[in-house]
Amino acid sequence: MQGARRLQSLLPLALCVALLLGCRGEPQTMRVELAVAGMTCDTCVQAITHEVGRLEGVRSVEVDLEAGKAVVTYTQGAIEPAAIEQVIEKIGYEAEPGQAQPVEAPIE
Ligand SMILES: [Cu+2]
Repeated sequence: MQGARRLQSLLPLALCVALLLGCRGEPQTMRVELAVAGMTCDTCVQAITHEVGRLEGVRSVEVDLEAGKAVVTYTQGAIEPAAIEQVIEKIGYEAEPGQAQPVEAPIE
């Protein structure tokens, strides 16, 4: 049962690491609203939703054609609003990110 004893001696170390990670906190979900210009129809909405939605770190995308905006939630540290803006501009629209805000309850 040497294997089990070794595992037991590693347990305090594992706990320390877990606590350390806990101190740094869960990755925060952020919400940013981008003003988007140039959208004319549902295809535009779908294109932006698709392109932004497949970015690593993006959790949700809601594009509002009439309001000319996109609301994006993302994992802090995994992506920046500037990268979201770039992708929207790459496919032919103007985008201007507002202030990012932390989302209180994580969206699962
Ligand atoms: Cu369109």
